[in-house]
Amino acid sequence: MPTLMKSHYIGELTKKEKGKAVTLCGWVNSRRDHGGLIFIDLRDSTGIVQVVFDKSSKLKNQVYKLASSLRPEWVIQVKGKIETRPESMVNPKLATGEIEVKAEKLNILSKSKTLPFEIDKDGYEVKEDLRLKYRYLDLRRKRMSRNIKIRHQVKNFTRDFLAKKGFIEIDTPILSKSTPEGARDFLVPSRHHPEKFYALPQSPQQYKQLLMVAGVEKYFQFGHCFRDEDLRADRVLEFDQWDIEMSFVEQEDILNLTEELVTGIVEKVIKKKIQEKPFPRLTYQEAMTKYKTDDPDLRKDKKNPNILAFVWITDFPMFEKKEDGTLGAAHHPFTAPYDEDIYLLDKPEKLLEIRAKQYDLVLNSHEVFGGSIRNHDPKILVKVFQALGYSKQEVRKRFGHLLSAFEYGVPPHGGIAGGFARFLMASLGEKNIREVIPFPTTRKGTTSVMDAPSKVDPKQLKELHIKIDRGRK
Ligand code: AMO
Repeated sequence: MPTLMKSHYIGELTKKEKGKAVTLCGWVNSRRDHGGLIFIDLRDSTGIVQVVFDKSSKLKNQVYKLASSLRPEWVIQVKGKIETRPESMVNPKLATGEIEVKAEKLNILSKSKTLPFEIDKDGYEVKEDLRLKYRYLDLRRKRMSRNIKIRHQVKNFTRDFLAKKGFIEIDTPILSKSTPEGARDFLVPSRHHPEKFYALPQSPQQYKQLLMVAGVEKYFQFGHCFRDEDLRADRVLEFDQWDIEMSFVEQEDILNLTEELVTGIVEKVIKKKIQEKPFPRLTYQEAMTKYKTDDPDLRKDKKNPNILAFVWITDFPMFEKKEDGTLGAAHHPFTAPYDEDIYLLDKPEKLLEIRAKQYDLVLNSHEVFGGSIRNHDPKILVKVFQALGYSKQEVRKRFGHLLSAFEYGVPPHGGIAGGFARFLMASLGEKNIREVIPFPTTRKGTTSVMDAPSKVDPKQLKELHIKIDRGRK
């Protein structure tokens, strides 16, 4: 679709436009001066095309002079005619390689300083901190702009797929109360309620369960999650999840739905092959015995980047020992224990033997999805919280809202969430999760481009009733 400044996007140009007058806008990707002939590779969000300024043609001298002043990354508007290139000059590497634009007019829209790094390579050779400081330039490189487009295509595919199956997309709040997913919370102080804090959601877990009580039955969203945890190559502080929840389901329903969605994304959008379909399954015990990990890498040939090996891991233990020796939920406390293991909740020494209706999807050694059938019985839920060391009062204070909701006709329900960026990283063969996030936090947890966290005005702190303790260690 044209705009008032451009008649075509470069990606729309083909031999069919031969002889047509076009107005294009974009960035100077490169300039070659052959004395009397200046070649500009013009780039926009859809592609690259060659533009020729020919001194010997009717081109005004002043336009030619302006063209010789052009430098990489300047933003220009060019008017000209589409011509087909002679056979010997066709560039098979370019989608528009059979044509070129014979320039007639040139308008410089803005100039550019020399970039802090080259953007015509894949970028792995540049220091990550520098790339993130100038992320808006880093995103101009082909690999990164492709990664961003694939994100969009995967989201579109998901929306279409789930909407056709009757799911509705619902946003849940970001200013919220702590939901235990095993990480530390990010807290937001309240100006209106001194000494009180919101927590940013570690996941939309409790809201999606409340939506089941609300009668939604099939929910999804791209949930925004915040977890203050130690960073790794496949972990960030802020990330998106495919978040799904359904009522009146059993484990098999969720696994089948997820498998169909993931297969569609891999085969239709990412265009790679899946090593084994249906996805193989292992119980947690089998995975630990055979591979000594619950994230096994089942690829037969680890060198082949176009084959993806998925595996479901099921039957996790309900509880696990944390580093400090206390008991934690292996997934989260809302997970249902196996019916035949529920009686063990009353036997403190047997808690680690309880199996949970929990499942993870692993891709080439990365846990990409995780979910469970939920415990919708308030009495058993309280027992789980107590096993985790919460007193009765704490349970009421922290989770009273959910327990109350479950007293008003709660359907049996279950769901799953997938790490959007982690999945893209693993399926595109990127080594670092930041390669598929437009503006990720850095390895040190600071934001790209805008230097956060940063100090704030003392006036803001006062409004929030906060005093900084400078005596900290
Ligand atoms: P879980 O905590 O397993 O489950 O998270 C689901 C998926 O999210 C991804 N993920 C992350 N990605 C990037 N950076 C992180 N720090 C990070 N942490 C997790 C992983 C993981 O598989 N509420 C439950 C889901 C449910 O039970 O429905 C949950 O959030 O790919």
